Amino acid sequence: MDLVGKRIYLAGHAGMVGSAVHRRLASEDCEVLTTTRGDVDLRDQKAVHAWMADAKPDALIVAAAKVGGILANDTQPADFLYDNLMIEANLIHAAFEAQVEKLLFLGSSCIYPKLADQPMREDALLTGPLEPTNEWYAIAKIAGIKMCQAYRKQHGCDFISAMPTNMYGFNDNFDLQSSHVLPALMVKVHNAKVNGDKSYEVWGSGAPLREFMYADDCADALVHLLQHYSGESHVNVGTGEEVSIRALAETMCEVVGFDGELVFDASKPDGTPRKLMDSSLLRGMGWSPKVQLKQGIARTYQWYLDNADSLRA
Ligand code: GFB
Repeated sequence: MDLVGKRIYLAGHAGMVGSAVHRRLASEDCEVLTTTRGDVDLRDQKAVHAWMADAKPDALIVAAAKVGGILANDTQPADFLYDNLMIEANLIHAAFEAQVEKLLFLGSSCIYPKLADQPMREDALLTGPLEPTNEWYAIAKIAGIKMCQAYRKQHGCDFISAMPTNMYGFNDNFDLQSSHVLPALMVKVHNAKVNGDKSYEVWGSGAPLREFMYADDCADALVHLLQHYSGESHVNVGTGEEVSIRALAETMCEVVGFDGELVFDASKPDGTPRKLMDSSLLRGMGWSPKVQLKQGIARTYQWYLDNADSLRA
């Protein structure tokens, strides 16, 4: 899709990935449309359909979702399932009715089976049981992929989906109960340093392996897909590099400048043992990530320091 002169509705522009896509689209000659939760509750079918029929965007990026870390997923299954099903069903169907030319739906690497072969290719979808801590969110995201495929098959819509790996960056959630591991460790190490503590707590065993991508790299990949991809299959968006939670915790200490001990809390879940995606489909389209993990963590920590006061308010 040529984005020049296009009106693109970016649903979820205030979130971490949405705000990164917003920054990325600023360098394209297009108009970005946004709504706040106050304007349009994306779980409200009538409100979404009315807005879409009126705005008639050329393209839609579905970056809006209820997201959270392992504990939030595990303890709020109804919210993760209901909110995400409603948001995607409303947006995708309304986009079809408003004849939106192209739609990009965002999922997550947790759509794959808990014990999928590594690295996980796109065709590993629905080949085995899901990781129980996030199966509710995963089921909703799988439904979103299937909606894009169904509207393509039945109505010829150019609706595509991308599955990013675990992401981090500006505008992330830094709340210790509901966040993902990377921002949580950043806050914990920072607080330990400021308080002069001798140690800080890491959930689980530290053994799980995760793949992390800087949100601005992900945004660049998403715009690349919008411009160059029109296939039925969802597309993995990853770096191809994995790190243990223990190694991530150690890197965080280096970036923040703290040399205390790590204390592992075995009462917290580990989740999926390993979650590395095969992103060769995306690489074959001529895209690759630019930001190394330590570099991305350093940039995010600087953003956190600059915004810590407003985050706590
Ligand atoms: O990032 P995270 O919450 O989610 O946790 P998932 C990743 C790993 O880090 C788990 C460990 O093994 C956690 O036990 N961990 C260590 C911590 N310390 C902490 C901490 O202080 N906070 C958190 N949150 N984790 C999520 C899914 O899975 O990943 C979502 O639940 C989504 O559905 C998302 O797919 C990308 O990587 O396990």
